[in-house]
Amino acid sequence: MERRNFIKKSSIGAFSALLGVDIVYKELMPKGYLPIALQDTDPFKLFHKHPEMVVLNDKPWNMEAQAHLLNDAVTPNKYMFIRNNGLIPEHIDSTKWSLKIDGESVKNSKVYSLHELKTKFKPYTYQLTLECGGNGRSEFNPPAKGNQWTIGAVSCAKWTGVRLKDILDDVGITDNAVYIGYHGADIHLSRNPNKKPISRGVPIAKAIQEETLLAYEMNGKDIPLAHGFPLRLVAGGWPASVSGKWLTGISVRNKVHDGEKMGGSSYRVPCETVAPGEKVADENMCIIESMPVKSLITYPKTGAIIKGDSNLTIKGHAWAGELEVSKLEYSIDFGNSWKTAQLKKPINRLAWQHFEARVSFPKTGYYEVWARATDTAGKKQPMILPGWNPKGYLNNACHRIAVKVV
Ligand SMILES: Nc1nc2c(c(=O)[nH]1)N[C@H]1C(S)=C(S)[C@@H](COP(=O)(O)O)O[C@H]1N2
Ligand SMILES: [Mo]
Repeated sequence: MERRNFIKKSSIGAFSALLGVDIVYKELMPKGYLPIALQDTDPFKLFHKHPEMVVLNDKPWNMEAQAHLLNDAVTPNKYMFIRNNGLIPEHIDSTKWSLKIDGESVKNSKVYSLHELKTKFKPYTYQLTLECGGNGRSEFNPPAKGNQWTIGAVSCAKWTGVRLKDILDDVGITDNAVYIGYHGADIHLSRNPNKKPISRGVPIAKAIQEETLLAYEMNGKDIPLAHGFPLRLVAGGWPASVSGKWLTGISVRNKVHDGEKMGGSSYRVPCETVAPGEKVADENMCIIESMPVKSLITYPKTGAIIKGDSNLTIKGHAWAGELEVSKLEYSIDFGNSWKTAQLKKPINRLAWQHFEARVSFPKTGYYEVWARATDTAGKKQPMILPGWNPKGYLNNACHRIAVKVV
């Protein structure tokens, strides 16, 4: 009952936005009336909008893709995972939206309207890989609390906007700037206006990279509400938690940003490896920066049955945080031997890379196809779960699919 009341008061706007439709006569709904769709815990399933997406939590909304849904070179909106720490902001008026740049390390704080950002600065478009730091968390043991992401909390959409560096140049930052922190318009789960769901950031060096954008378009259109409409920070290759949605402000800091979810075990891992389950003191935890090398087989879907022909073309993507992927190998004999797949260059820095390979199976039977990427620094994906950490971040173990040749 408590939950229903909560839904009733809070999320009609957010709900219709997620659903992609307006509740037409919402103003005429009797006071306290609970629409049927809001009684359903999974409106995506109710209307079969994206029945293939997997909802991990509806308060806040968190949903992930499955590997085979991510086969497109550019991730379409409908297959993009959603990770919210709080509630989606309501009543957004993009014509009144503004962005404030402030902090200890700006000479004078400055406010830009969205219109100014769109018209006064040169736009840039990049395809950028965004992977949640907790992607793969479901495999950790002892288990880590939080959304039990499997492999689908990664996307590579096309983002358009202004470069953060151009805005920081325009504002003027001082020599003591070390970090930027973002502020978003989303609402804390408690609805306490003094609490923020999340406010993270990146060091200045990352903030002023060519590809770090204040984006107002995703895949050529306004950013969907769930992904940060009308303005979002996008810093590809780092845990997607640094890419602040519903962006209202950037603070240029003279120290490491100390916003919500910058400390403790949030988006931090033990600086040195620890035994599974070990307690780690705060001062021995380090902020996650570039994401590790990883890959995903997106074709075929695991469980494929191959008839007659014993050849199969596998497809997928590989990415490596700030680095490029230099090699993609696959194995059909449980990692005993590896063959090299064809791997494309990224369309731009920080975009994932496509791979393809023609696989031949020697005879009928059950097989697993494993994929393993290597980055330009020579680091390979581990075949099994890498270092345990309290929150279950950075699982870049090899992706595997099951195939039956009949
Ligand atoms: N304002 C705001 N920005 C946010 C979040 C959030 O809850 N609020 N979640 C972060 C996290 S943890 C991730 S993984 C990405 C998810 O982006 P997406 O939902 O567009 O896929 O957004 C990041 N930016
Ligand atoms: Mo995340």
